[in-house]
Amino acid sequence: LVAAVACEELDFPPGFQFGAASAAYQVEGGWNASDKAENIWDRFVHDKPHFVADLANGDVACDSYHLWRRDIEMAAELGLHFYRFSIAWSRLLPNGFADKISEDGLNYYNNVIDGLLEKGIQPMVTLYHWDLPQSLQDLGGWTNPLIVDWFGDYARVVFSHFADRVKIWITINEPLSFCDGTYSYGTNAPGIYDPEVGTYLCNKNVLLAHAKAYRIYDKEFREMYQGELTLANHLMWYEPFTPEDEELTETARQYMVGRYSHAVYSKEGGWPPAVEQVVAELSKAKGYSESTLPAFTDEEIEFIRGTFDYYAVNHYTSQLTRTVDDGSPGLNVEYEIHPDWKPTQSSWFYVYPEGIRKQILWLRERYGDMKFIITENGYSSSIGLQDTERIEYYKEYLKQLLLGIKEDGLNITGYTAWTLMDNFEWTDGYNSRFGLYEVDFSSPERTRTPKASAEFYKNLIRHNSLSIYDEL
Ligand code: PNW
Repeated sequence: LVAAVACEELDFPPGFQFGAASAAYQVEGGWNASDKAENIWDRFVHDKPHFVADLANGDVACDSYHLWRRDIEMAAELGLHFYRFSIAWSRLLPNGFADKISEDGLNYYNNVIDGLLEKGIQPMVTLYHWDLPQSLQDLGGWTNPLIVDWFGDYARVVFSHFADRVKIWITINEPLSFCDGTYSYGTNAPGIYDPEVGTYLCNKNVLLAHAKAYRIYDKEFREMYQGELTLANHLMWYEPFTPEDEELTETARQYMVGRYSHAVYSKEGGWPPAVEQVVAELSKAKGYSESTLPAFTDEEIEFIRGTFDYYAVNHYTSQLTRTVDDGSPGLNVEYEIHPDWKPTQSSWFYVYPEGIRKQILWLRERYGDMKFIITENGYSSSIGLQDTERIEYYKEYLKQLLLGIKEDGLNITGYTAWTLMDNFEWTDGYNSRFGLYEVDFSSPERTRTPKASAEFYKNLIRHNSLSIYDEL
């Protein structure tokens, strides 16, 4: 009896959905196939190859542009309930604008969607996973407020062609990664370093563009198709180094998470007050005439507020936050790693399973009870099929989610493993591998082979439970 109770505790709720994810530039290849136009990652890896480990690029990547049948077969082998992938804007709309729709682009995504559905796998589609058409970048990209309309037009094309079969959507993936990555650090395509102004222009336009797509869906498609939309945030959990660091840790959370959540999910909308204050202080100290965080009008606040049907959680890791009280303006914190947290193959990534549960509890406390879907979580290793550390990672993080569901009553309805197969890990090239399947990047066939973690994930899904692993 004791064993039976223990088992049940490790069961996921009935109907819990398991999936795996990928993103267009990381897997598709076919960078100039047919009429596909250049995007900012194509341009970045070709013009600034030294930004990427081993001068690698995604020209071919996993060649999913040609090997999509095999991808679907793998999704079916795992027994996935859904597969998350993204649409390459420049493959569908070669001009970036809606004036010309690529036939081959349409065919490609129709094939993937129909192929998945034939196997009973739901497509979950991301509209934007960092691969802006270069033509739009040339016009200022995410810093040009007109992108709100360009993105809206693109979204409408996507919805009109695919929303009859796709019911779950992510508008934009991880603004933190690409706005801050591009403008605050200069390491993400297109690599424009402009931390004081560029980052915040990108932030504001991303939030408005997301809302635009959501409003278009609401007005023109929702009644017919009944889908669900939101944006996906990258959520690094911040834990105070000592209790005295709690106050600034909360400001750090607002800066890293609230900056992309408050406008959409909070009751008041707009920027988090703590972020407004930090950026205003900094701007003043630097001699700007006003805050470089562009203000929202009341209309804009209303336009963005509430544009979600669930919260999409991309979570991998955590950091400790320590106050550096040097009296300078801005957010005076240092980020550190707890000595007990194990490193991974990615420099930014240490293992702290409790972080995922704490992060979601924080979100519920700030923004209210809502449905959460884990849209990315996974482990970074080097090459190898016996990936026991990845299995360990999945077990530990999934156990924390179960605790969140059972003890805290969190409404978590789905989980997405990042990633289906090893792929182009942005500036880490092919060195950091997150896949359930290994990909042989030296063979023209890009042969895919299941790792031990694929077997683990398959059994987990089949039993809807972690109880099959007695060592837990
Ligand atoms: C996410 N960090 O990126 C992306 O959505 C994926 O495309 C990517 O492959 C995956 O996670 C693994 O990296 C991240 O520095 C990029 O904390 C950077 C960070 C986290 C996630």
